[in-house]
Amino acid sequence: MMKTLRLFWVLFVLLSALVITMPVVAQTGVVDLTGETGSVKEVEVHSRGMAYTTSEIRVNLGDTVRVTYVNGGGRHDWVIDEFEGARTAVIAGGRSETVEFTADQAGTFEFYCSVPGHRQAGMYGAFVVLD
Ligand SMILES: [Cu+2]
Repeated sequence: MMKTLRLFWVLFVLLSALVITMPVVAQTGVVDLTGETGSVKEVEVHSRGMAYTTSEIRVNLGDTVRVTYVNGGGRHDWVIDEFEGARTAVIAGGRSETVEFTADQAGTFEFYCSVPGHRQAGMYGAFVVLD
């Protein structure tokens, strides 16, 4: 009995260490993709409560942008009005959806949640396209 408990304890400690050392998947704060050379600029945007953990995304004019929105809880979406295809469905917590679009105009735009009241509550961020 004690041996089994000790084994569980050792496994627990090992698994905890593994989780702690795993790389952070969510890209938080300002995500600057302008220096990346790949043909598709990828970003994973998470939300926690009524806020996205990414505050700003920067890309270059003409970039193909692939955004995966990971919903941390509640019913939300991820939308930019000015770009064709930059809109996920409203998804439930724990779900994710990927959209791809072309950043075909320069400027500063806003990504936001289109569920009524959420944008006003702070669920938005900046999408910057540099020329
Ligand atoms: Cu929302």
